[in-house]
Amino acid sequence: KPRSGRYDAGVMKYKDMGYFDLDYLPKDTDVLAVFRITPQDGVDAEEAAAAVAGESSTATWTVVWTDRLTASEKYRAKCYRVDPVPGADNQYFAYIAYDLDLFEENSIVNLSASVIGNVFGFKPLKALRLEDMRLPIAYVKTYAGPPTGIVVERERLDKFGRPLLGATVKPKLGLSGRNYGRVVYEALKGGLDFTKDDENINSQSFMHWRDRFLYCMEAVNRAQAMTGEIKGTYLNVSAGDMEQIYERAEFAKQLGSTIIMIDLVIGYSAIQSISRWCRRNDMILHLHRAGHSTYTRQKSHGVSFRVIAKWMRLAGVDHIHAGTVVGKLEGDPATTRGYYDICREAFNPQALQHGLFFDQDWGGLRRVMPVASGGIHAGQMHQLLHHLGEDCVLQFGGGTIGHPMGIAAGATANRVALEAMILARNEGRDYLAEGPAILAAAARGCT
Ligand code: CAP
Ligand code: MG
Repeated sequence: KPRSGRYDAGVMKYKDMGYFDLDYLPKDTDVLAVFRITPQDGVDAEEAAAAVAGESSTATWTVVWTDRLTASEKYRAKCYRVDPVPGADNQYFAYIAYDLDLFEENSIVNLSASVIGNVFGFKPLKALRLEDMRLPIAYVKTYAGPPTGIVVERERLDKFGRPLLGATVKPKLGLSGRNYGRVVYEALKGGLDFTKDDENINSQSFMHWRDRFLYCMEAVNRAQAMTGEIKGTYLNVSAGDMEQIYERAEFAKQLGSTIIMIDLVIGYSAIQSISRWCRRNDMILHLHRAGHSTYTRQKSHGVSFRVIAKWMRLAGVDHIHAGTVVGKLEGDPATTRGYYDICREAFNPQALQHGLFFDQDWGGLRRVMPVASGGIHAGQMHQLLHHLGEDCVLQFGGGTIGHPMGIAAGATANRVALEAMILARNEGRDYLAEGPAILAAAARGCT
């Protein structure tokens, strides 16, 4: 006779089904998750938390006979802590521990299908947000991580001691391959390190991908010859199927590109596959987080970007868009700094705060270069350096190509502004307070 497990008609029993235990002490090997839970009116918060633990591990809506054929106690996730969210009405942080054996190694697909696969449309919850995860070292070690990493990228480019500079070619759509290549050449010649395809540039009728790759690499080679510096352009290899992604990546390699780009929307398996290819081919992998705000932006529902950043470091990207603090896109300094910490540190202590809920040991996985992009320009250089530090890429699309004196001048303005700020910092000056004056002096020097 089945035990009572039904929760329809408002009678929920997940708490009685073994998914809730405030005395449970998480093991070092457990995968931990913290969810922000907003229960429906009249639903007990602890029951709602137990339901999330249940449905994201072994449970369905009732007890099933076949539970008795598994080591069910071990496989049940356990909600071990529920805290009211400070300052929020009817919201709770629910901490859940999952046994390591619930997850296949080296598979973001499996991890995400478990933890966010089935719970977000759950009736007893008004809203649900996955805030953060702690990935045990035993699990981290099953991933290869970034193929290149910050240190090796800098060595390959021979560029140290300052953020790297890039620009997204604009307009986003419509340029022919030849005109697109001209933008790349002007921007690189003017002083940028990188240019970048936009998230929605793939292979449209106005510019097929091979045209773009050919003209872009011609521009890179000419700019390198002219400046004596190593330059790159992120060739977006995102495509409708994996075969085409590989074909485009191979062509980028043949043409001598140091870097390729993918969009987050190609999916986790595709990201892990192309990361493996990059590792074999000494290629830097740039990830544009296209689409992320559809689920990261709302504070009470969805998945925090800190979780996506952690998954992407495991999956193995070298660059990841991680916010700007200033600029056209939303992002507060403390939370954004948390994303940068996830990318750049060998160990993330929770004590650092910046929105992190757990200590995270990265077990030697290489570090990811965070990318700041979205409505930023040279006039914010002091703030960007202050908030984001040195190991990042600062990317100015409109902020290069929109310069009144032309694209190369826009690139030079960015490079001069950055070098002036680095110089001021290295001289021990208060570059944040003096920023506008330093920029004005640098601009006078330029003209
Ligand atoms: C920037 C950009 C990028 C966003 C990505 C754009 O252009 O090309 O896609 O910055 O955002 O289309 O807006 P501008 P995020 O430099 O001209 O603003 O880094 O947040 O993923
Ligand atoms: Mg874009």
